[in-house]
Amino acid sequence: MTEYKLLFTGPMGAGKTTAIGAVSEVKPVLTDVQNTDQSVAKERTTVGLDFGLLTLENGDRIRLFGTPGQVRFDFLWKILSQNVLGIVILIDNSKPAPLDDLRVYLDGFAAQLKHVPCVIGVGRTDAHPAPSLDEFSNVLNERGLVLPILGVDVRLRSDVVLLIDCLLAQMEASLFMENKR
Ligand SMILES: Nc1nc2c(ncn2[C@@H]2O[C@H](COP(=O)(O)OP(=O)(O)O)[C@@H](O)[C@H]2O)c(=O)[nH]1
Ligand SMILES: [Mg+2]
Repeated sequence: MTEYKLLFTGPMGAGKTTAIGAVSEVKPVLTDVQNTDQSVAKERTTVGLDFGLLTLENGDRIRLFGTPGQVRFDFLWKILSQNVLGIVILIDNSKPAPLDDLRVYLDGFAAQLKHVPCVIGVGRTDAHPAPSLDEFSNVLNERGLVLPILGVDVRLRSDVVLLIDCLLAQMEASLFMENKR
């Protein structure tokens, strides 16, 4: 049995807590408190971290961690990134500047992205089709990154599983490349 540690990150309200809750087989450990940030219409917010657990069909276990969204907690991002095998960046397309939001997390996790698989999940694309996934792709190009970008609704378990599958596929591909060397 292998254990993987995956990290969900992204701005406040993007759906990290929802995503982990959608797939976790244990009641997610949440550290949400009353939100006092007036700029975001959200009753509760995560100050510490979310934690969930998921067992795959082959018995492998995935430990899921969610980072606090606010940039003022970015010291926690480094701590949570230790030994992480994959990163999901969630973006809310209904926010004023979703492309800049992506830039914040690509820069915040730049060191990890050099060697850790990553996937971008963009939420609320149905009601907010702009910016397009191509525009997100251009942001990756600016940084010389090639990563999967998916339109997702993290309230749906199947969409969250798809994000995780993308990471597992990248991990398997990089192991395959290492074995060939
Ligand atoms: N309408 C709609 N709501 C969504 C979608 N994705 C997430 N949400 C909602 O957005 C909120 C996200 O909150 P939360 O998971 O606490 O975000 P966090 O701050 O990243 O942990 C929840 O109320 C979700 O139900 C979506 O695609 N469409
Ligand atoms: Mg949260």
